[in-house]
Amino acid sequence: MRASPGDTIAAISTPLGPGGIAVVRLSGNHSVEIGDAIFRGRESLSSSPSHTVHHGRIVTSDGCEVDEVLATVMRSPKTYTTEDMVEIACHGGSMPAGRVLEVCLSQGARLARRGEFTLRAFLNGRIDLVQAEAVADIVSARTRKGLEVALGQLTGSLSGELGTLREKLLDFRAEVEATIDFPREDIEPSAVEAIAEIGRSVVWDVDELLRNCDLGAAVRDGISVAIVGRPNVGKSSLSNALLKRDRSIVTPEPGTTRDAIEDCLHIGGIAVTLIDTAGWRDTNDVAERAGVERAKAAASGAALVALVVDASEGIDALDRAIAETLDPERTLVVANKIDGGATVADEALRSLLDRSGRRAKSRDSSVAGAVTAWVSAATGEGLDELRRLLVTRVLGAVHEEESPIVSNSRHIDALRRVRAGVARAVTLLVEGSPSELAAVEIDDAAAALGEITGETTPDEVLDRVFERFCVGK
Ligand SMILES: Nc1nc2c(ncn2[C@@H]2O[C@H](COP(=O)(O)OP(=O)(O)O)[C@@H](O)[C@H]2O)c(=O)[nH]1
Ligand SMILES: [Mg+2]
Repeated sequence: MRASPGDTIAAISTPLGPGGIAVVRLSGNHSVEIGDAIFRGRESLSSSPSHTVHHGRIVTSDGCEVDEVLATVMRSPKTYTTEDMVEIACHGGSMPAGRVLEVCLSQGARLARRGEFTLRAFLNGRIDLVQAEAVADIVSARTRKGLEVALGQLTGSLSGELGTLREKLLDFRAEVEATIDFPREDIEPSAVEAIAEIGRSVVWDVDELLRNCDLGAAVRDGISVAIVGRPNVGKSSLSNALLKRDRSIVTPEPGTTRDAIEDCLHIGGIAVTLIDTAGWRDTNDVAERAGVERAKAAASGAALVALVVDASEGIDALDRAIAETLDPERTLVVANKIDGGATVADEALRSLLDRSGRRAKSRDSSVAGAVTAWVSAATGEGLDELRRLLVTRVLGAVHEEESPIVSNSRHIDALRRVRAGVARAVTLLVEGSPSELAAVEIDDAAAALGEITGETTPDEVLDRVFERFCVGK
């Protein structure tokens, strides 16, 4: 996957199909030369200043006109790849762009592989691997929050944090190294303790980064919320009201919903998949029984369960029996139908989450009462608050995070290895094992840290990272 410096690559960087414009990109030492061979404008690209745009035509080697275009010439090093680049904006549509690309290839450019422009930016040292991956995340972002996090990573917020961590790890390594030549009994216990303390502080920093990884995963992949409860409490009505469309069938008959019905909405920039489910009850109807099984599976697989009860009827034995099977840490109790006049007290709702006298706590004390909500699917009352709670109950209050969010599973895996290595080194040190052993652990941890930013990333990992990209990025 390594690029040889001499070869100049070309690709269509815009989606194929009809569109306003399409862009064909060239990068490499021969970009401007190839550009000159195929572009006819008022002046040649090679005689034009860097970062200028030129109107003209693309022609084949035998002078046949291909398209009318705008060509941008950008000289090394201030370009996306840091190499000389030419970008040709032609008419949209796969035909003009395909023909322009063909002409580039006929003049000696090679077709770029997936992500090869970004790979070159990485190999040429303009961005690190975290930033390269952020580019792919920006392109594939499905939510506003996902885009924000990826943009933060592109500007280097996570890279900066990892750099600080690396410095600390190297300090730790140097201190351990310094003790290698001394017999262990010659080293003061307080000196060993001081070195171990540096290691512990690295572990603490890694934990801080990993603390946000639930949020990171939620930002990337969204969260799932299963809506469960006994028949006829208004689960489908509530699901429809939250989605603002009639996705599930609603009737006054109990047992209407027999399948798990999924749909997606965005709350505060996070993608939330709602799963409306069949009401739980004992029944002889085969389809309904299968639906109840699906409801139970949805409840156990979802990040959050919204247990719906009927405020106009109050809590009954079936509500309690269902609540009993749920994990109180992942449950939000929702009292629906508050438009009927009657209501259920907070105490009563919370009691559904009591386990052996222990109260379910809200995860974040700043979100008071975050385990219960009151709504009317019919009038819409309380729905905005419920939308907010669905997200905060899973993620805690989504503050504007100060520390960067680790959202990539490759980074999370590497950080866990960093943590494990450093923690083992600290244990070896305080146990009085030879310092060499601790040093080996720290080296492994440093290698794992280097994998994240790309300093010590094996080629097959690089291949996997850049396979996620489109051609032309
Ligand atoms: N008054 C009132 N009726 C509701 C409300 N939500 C649902 N219903 C009614 O309750 C019945 C059952 O609703 P449905 O959504 O099918 O309940 P599910 O079986 O839990 O999915 C229907 O007749 C709904 O119109 C509400 O907030 N207020
Ligand atoms: Mg239903």
